[in-house]
Amino acid sequence: MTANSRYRSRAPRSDDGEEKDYVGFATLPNQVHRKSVKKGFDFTLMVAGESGLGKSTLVNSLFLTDLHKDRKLLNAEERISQTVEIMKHTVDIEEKGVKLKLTIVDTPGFGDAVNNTECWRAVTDYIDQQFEHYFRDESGLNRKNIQDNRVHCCLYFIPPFGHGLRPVDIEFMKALQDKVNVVPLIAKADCLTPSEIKKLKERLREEIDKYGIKIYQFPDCDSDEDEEFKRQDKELKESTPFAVIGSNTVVEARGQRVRGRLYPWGIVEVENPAHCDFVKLRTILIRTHMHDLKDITSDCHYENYRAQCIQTMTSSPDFPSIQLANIMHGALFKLL
Ligand SMILES: Nc1nc2c(ncn2[C@@H]2O[C@H](COP(=O)(O)OP(=O)(O)OP(=O)(O)O)[C@@H](O)[C@H]2O)c(=O)[nH]1
Ligand SMILES: [Mg+2]
Repeated sequence: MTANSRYRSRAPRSDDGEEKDYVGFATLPNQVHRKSVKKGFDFTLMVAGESGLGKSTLVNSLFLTDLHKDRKLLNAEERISQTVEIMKHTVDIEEKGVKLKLTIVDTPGFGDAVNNTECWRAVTDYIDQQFEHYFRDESGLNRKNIQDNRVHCCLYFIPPFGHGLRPVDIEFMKALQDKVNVVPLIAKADCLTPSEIKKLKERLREEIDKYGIKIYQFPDCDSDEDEEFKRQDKELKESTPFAVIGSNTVVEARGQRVRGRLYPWGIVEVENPAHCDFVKLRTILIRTHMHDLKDITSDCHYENYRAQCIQTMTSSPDFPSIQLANIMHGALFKLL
């Protein structure tokens, strides 16, 4: 039996029993799919920005879980507690057999201190620490079960009250831009009318351009995608920076129980696209761009960190050659 006939004999047969001229590599995507589903996915999302803009509330609303539920909550005041240190919460979500380990990194907002100079330091240090852990694990002996805690996306909250970016917003986003995918958001969008939101979005887009802030860029849509997909993609891009509303309470609207905010004059629904861009944000984070956010983290932000580390280490005169060997081995492993 020739090698060719051996492979063909394993190929599926058509209904009439006739063997097809078929090698079988068309099943590769299915194999990758099965392996990925078995392994599960992980994603780390961080929130940052001024204190009181609704960061903790929004991440709670995003994943329909009360991330603080394990804490003993006594009264309403305590429920809306301020974040005072970087807090990491991990939730395992399963949907149709696909497992997602979601990590939320909630950071304390700036603004309370008299001096907000370098208020981003704790956040950038945290991101670097995760890169450092990954780098160490990757250069170590047990590379098979590396836990990836690198931050894949940072939602940066911009206040709705001002006329655009404040110097602190510019500096904060610039401090983050080479370490993580920054997605700017207009916080508490229920404070603004639709035309105010439109104006603020235009202004923010202009300023982001003007100050050279590198925010997460949605990849271009392939030309062979269908028209509906292209339309949705265009709409998504034109809606940035997303204007969001968060709420931890469920209210009754149009006979249904929905996440929303109840005001004396009406109800603001978090998941109503006419009220805010919450659903759009959730769509890009989970349905459409999670993989791209992870790829950029790994191929761009982490690679920059890694290159810098290796350069610093190798330029030191007493750098032991065994460590270099480890790093080279790590590089080879990455290529494979
Ligand atoms: N109007 C309005 N209020 C909101 C919104 N989201 C949250 N809030 C309220 O704003 C207050 C602060 O919310 P938090 O989620 O604790 O804000 P934070 O950004 O996490 O604040 P720090 O932990 O101090 O950084 C709470 O009273 C929330 O109920 C929103 O979208 N609109
Ligand atoms: Mg908070």
